[in-house]
Amino acid sequence: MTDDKGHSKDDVTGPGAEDVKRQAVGTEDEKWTVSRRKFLGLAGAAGVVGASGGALLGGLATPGTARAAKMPEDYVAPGQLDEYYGIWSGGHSAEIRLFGVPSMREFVRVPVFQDDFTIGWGITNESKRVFPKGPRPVGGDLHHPHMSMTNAQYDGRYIFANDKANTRVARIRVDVMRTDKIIHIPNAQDIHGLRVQRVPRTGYVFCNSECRVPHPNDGRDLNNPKKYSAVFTAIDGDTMKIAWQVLVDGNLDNTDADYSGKYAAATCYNSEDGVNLAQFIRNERDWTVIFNIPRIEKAVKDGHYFTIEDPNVPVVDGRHGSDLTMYVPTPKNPHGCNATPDGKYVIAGGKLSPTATVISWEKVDQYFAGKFKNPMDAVVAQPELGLGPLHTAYDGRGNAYTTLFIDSQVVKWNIEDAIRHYNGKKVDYIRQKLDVAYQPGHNHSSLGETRDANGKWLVSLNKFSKDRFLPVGPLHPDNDQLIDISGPKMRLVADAPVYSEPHDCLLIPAKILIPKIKRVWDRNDPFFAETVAMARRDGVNPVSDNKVIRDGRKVRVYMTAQAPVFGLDQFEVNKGDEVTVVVTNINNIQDLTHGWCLSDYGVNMEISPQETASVTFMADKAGVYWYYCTFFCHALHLEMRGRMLVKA
Ligand code: RUQ
Ligand code: CUA
Ligand code: CA
Repeated sequence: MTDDKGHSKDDVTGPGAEDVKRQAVGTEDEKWTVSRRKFLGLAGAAGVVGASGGALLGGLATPGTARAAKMPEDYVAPGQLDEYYGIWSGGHSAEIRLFGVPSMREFVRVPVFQDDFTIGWGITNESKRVFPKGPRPVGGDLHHPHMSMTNAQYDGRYIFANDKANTRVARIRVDVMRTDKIIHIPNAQDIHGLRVQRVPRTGYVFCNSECRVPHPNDGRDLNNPKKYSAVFTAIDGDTMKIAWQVLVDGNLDNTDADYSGKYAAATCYNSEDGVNLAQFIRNERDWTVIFNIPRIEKAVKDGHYFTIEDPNVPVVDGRHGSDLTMYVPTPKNPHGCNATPDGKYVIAGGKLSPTATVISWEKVDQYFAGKFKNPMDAVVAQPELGLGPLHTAYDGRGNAYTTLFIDSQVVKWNIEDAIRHYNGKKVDYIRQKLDVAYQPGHNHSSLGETRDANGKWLVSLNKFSKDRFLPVGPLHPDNDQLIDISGPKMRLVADAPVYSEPHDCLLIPAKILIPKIKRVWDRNDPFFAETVAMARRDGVNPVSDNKVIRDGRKVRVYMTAQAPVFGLDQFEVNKGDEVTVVVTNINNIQDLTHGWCLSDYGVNMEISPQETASVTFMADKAGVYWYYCTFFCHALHLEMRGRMLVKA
């Protein structure tokens, strides 16, 4: 029997224990090699057939035949693993999704801002503790998931994401793929752009408020847009506390950090300080704001700040005239904001202008050092790309890939050639335009936002799919297209329908994340530590005891779950009691998840191996209520149930 204190992988016992030990500590994983699973190209396909037996391919393909050579590049044979993880945004489903790339198969969804009945997100006490205190909105609008970095490389600790709908930012633990902290951002409305500090590490999580509001937004200034403003926020990614905010002119759309740790940038489409469409598009140029991080930190340290809604959140003034910021004129209603992996530039997509604006960090340095006065001089290129340039991805070989929303294309262009052209040289910087289907928003390349950008895959996240799939009713799926960018020409490889509306994704080599991801919970995991501490106060060992503790009108019910039985097959409470049910899955074989669903009480929760989960509800209906297991765990899974008896 394991105990809830010192459980480690080494004392895992019981059926499948050897498997758990091996998988959980990841020793096998280190031996896992991508090369073994090479399925791309002739040699790769032959390797798969050789390793898994020709029967897999129905005898049609034999090593070295032409048919094997024609295997689609997104094909990952049954039992084989993808070479990349895709971390997808779920948009208004408010979750993140894990994909495999190149297969574009969806593996799991990780609830973030929304309630989710599968795992009991928003239902269990453990998940409720993740949210800010107070009333909880039903869902959210998650646009931008980004992984923590160390020295501009993914470090596999956390994924951070914004909620545009409810002005929140979440942190997701990568090891268990579970959201562990959600905060609300004060002095802001509609957190949109979100990126992480790359160097030296994350560090800060930067996020933008898109919609300008009065400060304070308490009803005293409703229809006086002169009094509205937006803030740029830096969150400490380790503590999820807000480090500081910068008040800006205009609004803020997307953001990115540089590769030195000194600057962050954000696009603004509302330099007009407008409140309606006609006003938003009046100016030919808006701007990209550059934030000088060391200067902002110093201003905060020196006490040159004020506070608005939250007395613990320092706000510095970064409006025009401040030496903390720089406003680089950028045509027109710019949107995407993407730093190049060579650390030299940040590129803003022009959206209503056919151009992208290339800003040099070196010039930004010179501006802040007082070497020139006109922020426009930090622009080193403004290539004409096509209609509706939004976001830009990189291949690490000097090329940029910008989505053209209106043209429904991805344009590949060379950054240094665009700079030469800007300097008057007659060079063509456009390398290729590839049609995509249709209306792309973001795109993302493999490792493209890190210093290891490897120019292998590009995903174009297209908002429209029109005729690409079977009709499914008026709401069409998005179409996320996989493009091979490894050669001189981009090649479309696959269409992937996705439920509305992913905004962005990350492509991360599997070998980076596999060693970080647990297969079984650790009994000491902080996610349910508070619940375990409550059990201890009740004198209960949750991995072995099945007990009902009555504490006035509060009842705490502790039970184990081990296929195919719950430790209690019945418990009794009185109508009007507040009941807390704590279930601990004492199975320790990976994949052996149980669920605990209470009929007619709106309760379900997932309890994965070695996890403790709990739920609290009012027993407000007298009678017999069955609880049952909701994950098919055993041949007798249906029989894994019991009764709550509620006395009138
Ligand atoms: S934004 S389609 Cu919400 Cu990332 Cu550009
Ligand atoms: Cu336990 Cu199904
Ligand atoms: Ca504008």
